[in-house]
Amino acid sequence: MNIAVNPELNENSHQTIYLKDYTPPSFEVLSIDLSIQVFDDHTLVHSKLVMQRLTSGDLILCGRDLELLNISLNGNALTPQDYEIDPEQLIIKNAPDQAEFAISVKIHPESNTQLEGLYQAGNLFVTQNEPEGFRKITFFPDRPDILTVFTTRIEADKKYPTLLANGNLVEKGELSDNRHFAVWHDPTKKPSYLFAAVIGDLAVLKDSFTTMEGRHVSLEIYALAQDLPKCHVAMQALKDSMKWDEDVYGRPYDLDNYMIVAVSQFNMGAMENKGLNIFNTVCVLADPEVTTDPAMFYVKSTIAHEYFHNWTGNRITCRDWFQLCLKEGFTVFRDQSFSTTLQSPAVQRIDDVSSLKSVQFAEDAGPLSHPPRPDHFVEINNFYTATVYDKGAEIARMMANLLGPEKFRQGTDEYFRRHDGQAVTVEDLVDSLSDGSGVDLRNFLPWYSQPGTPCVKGRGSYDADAKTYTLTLSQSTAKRHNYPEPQPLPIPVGVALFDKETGEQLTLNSTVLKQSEVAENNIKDGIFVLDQAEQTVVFEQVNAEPVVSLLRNFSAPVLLDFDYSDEDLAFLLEHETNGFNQWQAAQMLLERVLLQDHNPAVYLNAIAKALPQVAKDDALLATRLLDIPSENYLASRIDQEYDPAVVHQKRDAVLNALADRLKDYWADAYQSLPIVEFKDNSVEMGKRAYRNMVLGFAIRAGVEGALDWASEQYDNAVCMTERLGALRHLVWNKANNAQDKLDDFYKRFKHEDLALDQWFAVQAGNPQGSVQVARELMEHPEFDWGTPNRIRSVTGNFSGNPVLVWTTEGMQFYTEIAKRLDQQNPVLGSRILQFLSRWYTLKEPLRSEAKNILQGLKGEVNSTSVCETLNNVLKA
Ligand code: 0A1
Ligand code: ZN
Repeated sequence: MNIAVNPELNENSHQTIYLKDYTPPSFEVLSIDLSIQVFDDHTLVHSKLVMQRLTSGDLILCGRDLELLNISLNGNALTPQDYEIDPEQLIIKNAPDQAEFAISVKIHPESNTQLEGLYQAGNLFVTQNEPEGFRKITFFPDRPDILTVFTTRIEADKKYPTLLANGNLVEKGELSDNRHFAVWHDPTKKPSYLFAAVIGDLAVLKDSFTTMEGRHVSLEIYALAQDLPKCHVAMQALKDSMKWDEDVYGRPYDLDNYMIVAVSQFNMGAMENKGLNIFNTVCVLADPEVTTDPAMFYVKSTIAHEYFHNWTGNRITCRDWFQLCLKEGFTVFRDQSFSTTLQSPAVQRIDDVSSLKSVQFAEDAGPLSHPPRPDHFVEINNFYTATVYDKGAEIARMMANLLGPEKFRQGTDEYFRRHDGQAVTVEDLVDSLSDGSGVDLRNFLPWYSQPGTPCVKGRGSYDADAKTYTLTLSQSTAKRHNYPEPQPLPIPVGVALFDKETGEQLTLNSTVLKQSEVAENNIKDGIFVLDQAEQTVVFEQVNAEPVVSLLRNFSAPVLLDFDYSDEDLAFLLEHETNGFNQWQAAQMLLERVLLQDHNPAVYLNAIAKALPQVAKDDALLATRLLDIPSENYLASRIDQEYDPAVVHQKRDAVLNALADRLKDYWADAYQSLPIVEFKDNSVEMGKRAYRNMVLGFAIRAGVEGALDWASEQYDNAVCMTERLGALRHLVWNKANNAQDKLDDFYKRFKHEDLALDQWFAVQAGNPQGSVQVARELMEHPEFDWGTPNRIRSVTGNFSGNPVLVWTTEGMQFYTEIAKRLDQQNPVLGSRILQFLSRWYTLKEPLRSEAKNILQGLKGEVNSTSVCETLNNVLKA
């Protein structure tokens, strides 16, 4: 063994990898024949790899946690003198140009708790290979720019009747010892991270889809028999997604079958393996009795996301993992666009922006800030982040909006034409969009490599004599340690003017707006591209004093600091023509109240005026208008002396004032929304969401009998949205019967894992709860350290209460979990540790205490994932 001392090793001996060091592989893989033999206490993997030299250099096969049984090259058995091996790779120097390997290894999926590679989850064996799991199955050049043809033979005991792999089933048969096998061949070349295999005893829901080319595709969703009735929503969403990608992007499906498998132990939401998606049960199973409306919506959008990856991810993949946002950003943009067909575009945009601001902006404001395309990492698993996914989606959206639908389609057509079957970079995408549309978008590339959220500042002034309105905008981005001085980015700013007297939207007369295609087509809704440090736009023929509406539809992922008066924002809340912009005005007003101590009266008057009408027209939008920025979002805007108790108390005061202000309205509104038969559409979903929200305000306002309404709603609920909504209000308001209802819920849903997750979540997320409650939940017999969903239901919901998190006990709670998961499931452990990333903003003495607690974790963890996060968090 020969491990050179690497100067880039960090204090935990983990290596940092840089984008600038990318080198193309020296060998390609022409094909792989894989044989996986599953036994109770081990699994044997035999592979035949046909490799061919591309350039000079060593032949490198990645491999981790593998027991090498034998290896031969071109028919000759190799001995340890013939290769170098370390815990991460096997290297052959001076390999022949044509190299055919036969390799056998032994692995242990039955004890693989990390949920990467091949692992056993209950009675099921599944794979998770993105990003670097395949190297835990066999030796292979496990990098996304190596694409090859896979033939897979799976063999197992007949107690596992389901044997699946990517592609087409070409053979199956019986063997001795009660064993059987299946052989699958995938005709499309793919990188190893898209390889999948499933071995288990599953039921299947079947359907079919005929593509725009007239090809028949068989669709199959595999799940435990008892869960099969919960697969219909996903099946319909799959067919809708297939149709949508044909209609909007002209992209048909390519294989003869598309399979989805549900697994309850999974680190993320789902995985787009070619033709064989593997899904966390929470992203595929849906039934109104056990699934809330938002969870059901999430199923549909995740099905769409994974399906859309077939073109943006699988047929065109990433050259290296730094390019992750090439596939993820674009695919999130595509799934968000699809979801807009399922509910009102305003609500969809609100939900996407709300999550962007509370998660991605917060990430970008702290020590884990990184560009959508990072330039270095220690552990790539740490980069499946809101920045890569959601900011990546915003970049795709900005370019799509600037082009408009037709030109954007020309651009994407060109991308698919040029790069189908290839592993490419972000530059390749932007080049294709530019060349295909004829509009040069290359000035957007710095968005991919610059970290931090730009802040757009502005002021406006009206000249009544000249009838001009002058808008001055500037941009700035905070400099981040280890990154160059931030440069101005092209920031599309959606603009509209409203007559201050009449509230009417004005026609825009300004040559500067002509920069935008959209502006040419619709002169009331303009887009101005701010691409310098400061710019001025003059609007002419403005006959009356206007109120300007900026960043409409959230035209760019930036913070906006405009010199609005509170009254201007109240005006926009009332007069804006689109629900998103109304919501945005309400949020800006609320941030002033909550972060700058503005008087809440203006907000309260405006919302009281707008709400009843919006609720009549679009109940779902009404629930969003009532959003009060979360404590964690507010905390992300406070960079020092953060006092969680103060933020909590201010937010609570606004909620109380809102509840009081509309006390009579809540009572009437609740009564006017009786429980009716369940229907899965956005109107009914809106009514259910609004009823729950109104009930919460009624209870808060002390409306007589409101807690009884909650009990009745719990008892009479026809769906989970109603039952869980009522339960949450009862528990969080310490109703006398809260424990009875919790016990009832437990009894009803003891055997429904996903519903039981909600039972944990309600208690862990209780603002009246405590660290003790969260700890006790983790001692409960139904708590399971092997099931990430269950762990997240406690840790994720508990994190919604920063007052509890930022206590000695709360911080220790999280560091203990990170320590426990460090070896068992480091990917998850690292994510959980991220809840503490903004420790350095706390006021003293909490800040020092947080630092001590985090430093205390240092010697206690070893995994690359947890160590990288901990080191970065401590660098703050
Ligand atoms: N590519 C998947 C996300 C994913 C990433 C890593 C995983 O395991 C560690 C699993 C899934 C997606 O974007 O859907
Ligand atoms: Zn994805």
